Amino acid sequence: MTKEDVGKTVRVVAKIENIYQTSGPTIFWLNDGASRFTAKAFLRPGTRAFPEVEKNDTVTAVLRIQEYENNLEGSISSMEKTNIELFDQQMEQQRLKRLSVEQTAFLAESETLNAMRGAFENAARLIKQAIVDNRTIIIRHNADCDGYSGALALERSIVPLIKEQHGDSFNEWRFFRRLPSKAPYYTISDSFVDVVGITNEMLRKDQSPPLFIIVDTGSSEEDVLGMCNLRMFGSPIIVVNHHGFIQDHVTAHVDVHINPYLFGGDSSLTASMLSVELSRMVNKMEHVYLAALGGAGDKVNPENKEMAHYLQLAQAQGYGLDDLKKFALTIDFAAYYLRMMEGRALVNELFNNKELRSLWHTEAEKRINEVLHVVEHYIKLDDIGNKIIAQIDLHKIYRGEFPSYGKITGKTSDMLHEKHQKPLYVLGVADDMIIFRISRTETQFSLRELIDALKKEFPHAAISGGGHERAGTLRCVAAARDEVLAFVRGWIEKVPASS
Ligand SMILES: [Mn+2]
Repeated sequence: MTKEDVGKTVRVVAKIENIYQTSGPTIFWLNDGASRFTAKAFLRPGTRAFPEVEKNDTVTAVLRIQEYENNLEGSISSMEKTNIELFDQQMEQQRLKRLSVEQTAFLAESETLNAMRGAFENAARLIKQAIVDNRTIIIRHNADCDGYSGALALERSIVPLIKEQHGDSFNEWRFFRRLPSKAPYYTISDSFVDVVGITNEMLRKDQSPPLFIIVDTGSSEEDVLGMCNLRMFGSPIIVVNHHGFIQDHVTAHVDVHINPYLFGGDSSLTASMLSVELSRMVNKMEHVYLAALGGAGDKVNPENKEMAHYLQLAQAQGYGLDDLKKFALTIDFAAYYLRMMEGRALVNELFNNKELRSLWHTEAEKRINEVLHVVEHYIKLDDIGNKIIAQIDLHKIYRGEFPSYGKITGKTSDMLHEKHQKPLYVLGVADDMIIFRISRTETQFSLRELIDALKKEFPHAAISGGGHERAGTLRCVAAARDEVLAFVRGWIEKVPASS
């Protein structure tokens, strides 16, 4: 039932879940297998209508749909008891319908997406099953533009189905949560927050453990323990990610692992694109511009085949590439201050309220211009012939506000690319980490290979890290930072020129 149905007369087969006599009409709580709703019948004030119908009976009723205090309800014109088989048949049909995956073509033409169809369908089925089973769905996503865009697409397909399942707007808060993660992987800290929630909920006997959807993170070895924690308490897990890995440690621990690297693709199919495609299989999700928004946030080449498709779709919804880039910066600004908060209503404002976006975008730009002035003064540039290494000491210029370390490094890289024609290796250096932003054209450089070499060379340095091939973060103990940095610079000098 939707608002468009107001005024219509419908015939339903339903189960009576409860009956409530007011001082006016009698109120029946009906469940037709698709949703729960209330219907009123009125004889005389305070007099029980249809006294032969009792709780748990199945009935055939004719209702006129009306709106009452913003909710839809029925006004009963006739109602009689019917046999339970008819209701059971209907329940089964409804259940199968709600579990069926939307048969829809991918928005973008892509061999990689085509190869991934089975994984997408499995994920969509798991999500639909969770909704039908009243299982809570928790999205954990990277707190950047791509992560937010992907998670929002999924939220916008899932939440309406949860509302439909329960026939009210209260349960969308109980059965769905979207939580940003600060680290670029599913950390043990995040997983502790989640398993505290799961074990508390387990005290309620009717509650199944939640389904987790991990978006724009979740494909590296560092994610595994957190996931094992979830699995220990029976949670199913879906990963929707586009970060590369040397070895796949994750697939064995999750129900569905959607990652283009497993299907011959690469990171140009961003988490937002994958999530938009998945959302459309779960429910009709119309905000398809979110696909290109994540792509713009992750700086995917606009000429890339899939990205070009998504950009066209975004354009049709009123967002050109420049609008998307501004939007992306605004999300980064908001994400910085939202930290781990869901802020569902505020995030909706961010996506729907142009004025608010403009306020935050202006501030974000101002802060970035300020920090770039500082960077210009203190940056160390080394021209080593066929490339430039640029080093910023982040801990000396960061002021505990937006922009973050990662954003400072990224924006520095953008600024330097406008001034220099040579390939650039921008290193944002802090006490215990190095952030990399390297020219897209430097295809001979692989951050993962560098991290592997560092692990062998400095077994005492607790090396970890990840991200993309040419944009990512390397961590080590602070004591080892100087020797690690020297090795990194030596490694970069030896990278052969890309053709
Ligand atoms: Mn991403």
